[in-house]
Amino acid sequence: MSKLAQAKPLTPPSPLEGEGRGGGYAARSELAASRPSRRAERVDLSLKGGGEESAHRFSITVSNATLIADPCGALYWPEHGLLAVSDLHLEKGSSFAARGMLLPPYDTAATLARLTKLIAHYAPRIVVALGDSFHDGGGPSRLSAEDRDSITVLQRGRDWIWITGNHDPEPADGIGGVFQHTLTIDALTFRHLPSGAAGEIAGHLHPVAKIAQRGRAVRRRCFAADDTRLVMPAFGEFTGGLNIRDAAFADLFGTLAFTAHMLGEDRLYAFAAKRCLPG
Ligand SMILES: [Mn+2]
Repeated sequence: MSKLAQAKPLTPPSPLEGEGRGGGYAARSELAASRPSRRAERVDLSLKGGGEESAHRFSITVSNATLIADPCGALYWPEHGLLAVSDLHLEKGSSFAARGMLLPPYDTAATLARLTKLIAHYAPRIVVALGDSFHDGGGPSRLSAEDRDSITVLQRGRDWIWITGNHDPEPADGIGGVFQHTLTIDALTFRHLPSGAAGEIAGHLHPVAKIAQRGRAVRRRCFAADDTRLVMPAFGEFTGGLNIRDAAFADLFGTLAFTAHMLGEDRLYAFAAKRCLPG
């Protein structure tokens, strides 16, 4: 079952009019320029935020913890040397192939290549994979030898925590790391399924935001966050997305008073959720 099929029924609010005018701020990333293009996001969408550029990196504060939000869709918590990525959905291609539906077969390698660059950049002490790391329970056993080796190399010299997700609820053998349902450090709790609790860093929903820009719709993956909780974008190559105007997000944040931090090629763009388009 797809993630979207599990989500709540779509009940879009009325379409908004006018152009989104988010405050743009730079998150200059050496990674963004060199990362492999993503199938659905290959084109630079030419978001024009109109705001001022910030310093080199962009941060989001959740429950007073300052997190660097990377335009690749990862979070880095400098205080603890912790890098978090969510919804890798590794082996999604082979999962579909086993059911006779062909997707490009290199999704795992492509996702791991992007993760490798992130880890080289931040050199984290802890990596947290925030659940749905594998598209199904058989994913770990279907890894190619090369991809399995890549994961082993990435894990070397650091703690690696696989948070369990609804696609991968059981610990797997042969892929290193430790398996936990949640991870709590200081004021933050990392968990796959968002509950709305304060201090929560969650995944699962694959947030995307859509804005109108000079008459053109621009749709990107995004972080969805307010002051006390955050939902990470999916990091996997062929993962779908759920519009932040879906009722699932309003339910989670209580209101539309949250922010979509859209992923640009080399920076993030913040738009108030209520300025984003449904659908
Ligand atoms: Mn999930």
